Amino acid sequence: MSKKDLESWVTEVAKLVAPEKIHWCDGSEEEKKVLIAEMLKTGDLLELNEQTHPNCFLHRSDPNDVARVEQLTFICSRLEDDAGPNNNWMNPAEAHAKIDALFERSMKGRTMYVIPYLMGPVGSPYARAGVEITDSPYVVLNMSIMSKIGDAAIAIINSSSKFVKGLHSVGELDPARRFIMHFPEEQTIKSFGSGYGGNALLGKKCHALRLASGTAKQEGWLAEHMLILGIQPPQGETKYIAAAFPSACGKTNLAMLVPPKGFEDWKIWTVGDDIAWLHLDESGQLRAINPEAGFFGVVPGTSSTTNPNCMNTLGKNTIYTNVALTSEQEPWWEGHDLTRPDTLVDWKGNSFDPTLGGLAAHPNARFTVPASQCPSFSKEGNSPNGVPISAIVFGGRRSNVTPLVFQTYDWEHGVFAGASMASETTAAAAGQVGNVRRDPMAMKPFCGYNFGDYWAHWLSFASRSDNLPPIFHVNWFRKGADGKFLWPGFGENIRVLEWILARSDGKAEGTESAIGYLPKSGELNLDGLNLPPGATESLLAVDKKSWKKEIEDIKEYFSIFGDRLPVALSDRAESIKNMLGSV
Ligand code: GTP
Ligand code: SPV
Ligand code: MN
Repeated sequence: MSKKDLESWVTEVAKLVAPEKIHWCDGSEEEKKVLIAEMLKTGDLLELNEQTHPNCFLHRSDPNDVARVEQLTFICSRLEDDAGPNNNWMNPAEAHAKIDALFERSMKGRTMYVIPYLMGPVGSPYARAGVEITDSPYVVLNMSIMSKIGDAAIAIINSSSKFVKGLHSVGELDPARRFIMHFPEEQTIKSFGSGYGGNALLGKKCHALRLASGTAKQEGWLAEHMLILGIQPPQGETKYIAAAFPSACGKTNLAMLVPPKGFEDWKIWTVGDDIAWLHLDESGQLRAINPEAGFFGVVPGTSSTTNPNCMNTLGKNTIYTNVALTSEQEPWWEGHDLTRPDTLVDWKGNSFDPTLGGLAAHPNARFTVPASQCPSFSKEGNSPNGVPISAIVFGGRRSNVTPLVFQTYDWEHGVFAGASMASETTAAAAGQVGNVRRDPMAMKPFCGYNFGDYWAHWLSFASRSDNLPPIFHVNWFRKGADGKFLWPGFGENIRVLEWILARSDGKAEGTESAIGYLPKSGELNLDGLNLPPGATESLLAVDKKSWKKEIEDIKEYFSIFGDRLPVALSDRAESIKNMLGSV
């Protein structure tokens, strides 16, 4: 693949979609200005209060198009087994025919934008290029924040002879004519009928996770749904942690954590909030880069109390999608610092009537903002070789069963803990919210190949390095009998990170349980938290009866992967079951 192949692909696509004109994006400020001016004219963007929110805009999605659509997302590998039971599969020829029929003349009267983009730090051996063709100026604007558009990408395309091809059209935004299709063997993505983030910004979940996960397996690395943060104790060295939580389960918040009272001398450095590409270096050290240049984060619940670093990141050069609007032309959402103003326009553009019981902002309203604006953005954030990872953390949203934190006994057990993770569904994907489902490694919607093979790939790292980071599991979302969260979460999560670091450094003993090491009594620093009596015990409880049921569920889930399931994982389920004993 070269620039010439790129040009002939663009010509071929133009023939199919018949645009009025073609624009090659260079990512310049001038280009952005022109796009914004056009979008203000068409109503695609609304300008926010220039005094309080300079260069900020509101975009309102079609109400049918506000989240990822997992049931319309397909992996179109040649063999169905390669996609696995974790994915929807379609035969590649059938998929091309189906989606090309939708693309036919779909850009009539529209501009076709060609976006060469780079995922990863400029100059990094791990950075990868892609080209997204789209008819959505909103997508161009978002991609210009989330990736590096223009020369940096073209240079890689010319020199590396590789790039991912992504074709996108908003079509008519008709859910009945919507597909997000991935062709791993052709390194191609075709997405039709949605303008929403994960469905339309093809560099993000489609390229950097679904296609990259498969490439990573072939090449011996990992593409994961993980935040990356640096944690620096007083007078100490910064250590880096990579953590995988499912969509809308706290990655952005943890990545931007502000140390609370009692931890003033600690520092948290943000490297990434959603995706990590992890490689083993020559010494066997796992290192991570963040392939993204911006944050596409959940707005509701973000405030100066929950996430002050995020509030300080927003407010300039930000695109807000599906938030409410005040009469001062300022964005507002549920959980905002300011109590709800009397007059509001809701995310659909209607005057908001609170007596009807609805929400003013969509629960999956998002912000798009450059990572460099984050006050805690790490100076290693653009380091070409990435940062060394000292601990891997998996986590889910579970109101019961899973304790606040535990450490797995070894790499294989860690892979088991990741593979058997479960979490309550959230508004990040269309469908019911609050259902517990298995979301292995937080990759259920994003692993582009058979989970059985993916777990085998994870396991294979044990034979490639004797220096792998320890693996932990956390749950910020356990609830008490009153239905309230037992753990204060947000900034206070640093207390759990402190124990994780202490364990990684061999400075905390922990106590053994059937599911892993738990903090020994007194090891978790809870000074000044004033948790109600019994809360700590409830947070750390491993209820044998619930866990035996959990292991049965896990075994049943694993069984759908048949002989692709690594034996080590079924064996581990059995040995934990035995350790739980008879209840
Ligand atoms: P994606 O961008 O969808 O991948 O999500 P994410 O994992 O980055 O989730 P994010 O940090 O945006 O958090 C999602 C929601 O969970 C927000 O409404 C947060 O306010 C809430 N949340 C985050 N951390 C915590 C926590 O420690 N405790 C509680 N109770 N809620 C949290
Ligand atoms: C997620 O759903 O995990 C997100 C948002 O981070 S999206 O880009 O839509 O995937
Ligand atoms: Mn995500």
